[in-house]
Amino acid sequence: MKGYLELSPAVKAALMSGEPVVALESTIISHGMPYPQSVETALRVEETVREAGAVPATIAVIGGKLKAGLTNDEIEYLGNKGPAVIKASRRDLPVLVARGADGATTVATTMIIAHLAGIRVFATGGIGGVHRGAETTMDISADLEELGRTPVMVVCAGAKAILDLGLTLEYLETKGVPVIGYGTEELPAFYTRKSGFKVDYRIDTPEELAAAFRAQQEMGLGGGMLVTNPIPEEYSMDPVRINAAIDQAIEDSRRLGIHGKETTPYLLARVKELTGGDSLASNIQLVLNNARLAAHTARALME
Ligand code: PSU
Ligand code: MN
Repeated sequence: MKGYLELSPAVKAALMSGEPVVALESTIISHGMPYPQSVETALRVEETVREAGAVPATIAVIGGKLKAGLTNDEIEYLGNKGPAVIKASRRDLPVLVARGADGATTVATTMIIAHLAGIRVFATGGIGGVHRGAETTMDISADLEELGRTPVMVVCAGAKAILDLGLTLEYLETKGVPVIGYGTEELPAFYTRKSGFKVDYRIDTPEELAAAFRAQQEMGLGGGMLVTNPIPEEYSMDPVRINAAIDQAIEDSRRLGIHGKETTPYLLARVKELTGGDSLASNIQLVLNNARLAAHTARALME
């Protein structure tokens, strides 16, 4: 891997000395949030990981290098360029690397690079999944395949109802991915704490999350684990309002013929437009909340 992977000095030192490290993705910076809140949030998330006693490793492809640990300037660069940066999933890595290009990493690609670097815990906002209407479009995020094969724990706030949550859970079951609810029996739906769907298991402590992940890997089962952490009550949104915005966004995307890798970024941006700044404020808070839980779990994994 030498020559492809590049660790920042802080991440390298932490991994060498057995300190806990938490991976963070970069598509959320370029495509998931508007600039400059995207960059402010990315830096706050890193700070939150540090305050919780772990080392943050924000991941991206820069100049064809798979980077774990970015400088503040690199984070600013990705946020400022925004959607002009290539959104890089698994299929994008070969050409981007060969060309020495840049790419913002999705959940799938962040898992790949985290694993190459030796990082086991990753915090984000929401994952990709099975899109509504996937029975005809076949639009299923590569994030789900990656969870099925790459041994990284992903801490998220569930998945947005822009997806078909029931089919997303079916797909994860098929791939053998444990879906854990942190302190809840119910799958959270990103902006809201409830979705009407059950998770596989409820776990209440970082220690038990660490024990389950350790068992999964020591038994040689491989693959990832999905930890869904509900948004704190005080930041959660009114389900009627958010679901109306989501339905409208999906209708607009169909009318405009949005498809492929543009679908998720379009829906995220449109929901944000339709709900004013409220959904962005919730989005920021749930990412911070996930960063904290991921840091505590990364620490528990070291014990
Ligand atoms: N969902 C969100 N915010 C995001 C994403 C998804 O609520 O920023 C991003 C993540 O990077 C995720 C990607 O991995 O979108 C999934 O894109 P797709 O559905 O095209 O696989
Ligand atoms: Mn897709």
